Amino acid sequence: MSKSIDAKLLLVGETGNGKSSLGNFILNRKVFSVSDNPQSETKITRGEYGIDDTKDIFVIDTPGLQDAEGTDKEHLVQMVDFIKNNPGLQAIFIIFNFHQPRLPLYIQTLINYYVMYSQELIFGLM
Ligand SMILES: Nc1nc2c(ncn2[C@@H]2O[C@H](COP(=O)(O)OP(=O)(O)OP(=O)(O)O)[C@@H](O)[C@H]2O)c(=O)[nH]1
Ligand SMILES: [Mg+2]
Repeated sequence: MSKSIDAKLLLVGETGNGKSSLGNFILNRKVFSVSDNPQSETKITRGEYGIDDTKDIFVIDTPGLQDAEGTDKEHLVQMVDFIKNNPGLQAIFIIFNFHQPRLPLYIQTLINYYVMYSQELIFGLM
């Protein structure tokens, strides 16, 4: 029998802004690797459930979309594939650096895409 999920959440944002930390906080367990290394710590998109009170929450952690290693395209393809295979998102968290006052252009583009494809993200990509 498939596992029932109350909340399926997607975390996106720039490298080092705290996506994995927030994922661990939401799930109340340390499942995603956290680092203050300037290079991208999270390499692939993957999802984890919590346990006990958070067992019905599925958090999808993603790599930073703008890292120094130039492998964004590969990360992006794997991220899109993962999301395609996990329809039914309840929320998308875009994690910002509080000290960075400007909204980066790629984040604006990302938001536009999410709005454009919101039906598919919620009900499944066609
Ligand atoms: N001050 C402060 N530091 C934070 C916060 N959230 C995360 N950090 C720190 O920021 C650093 C990066 O956190 P991560 O959770 O690994 O960031 P990430 O967005 O997953 O990074 P990548 O996986 O590399 O894309 C770590 O040293 C965290 O301890 C926060 O809310 N406040
Ligand atoms: Mg991370």
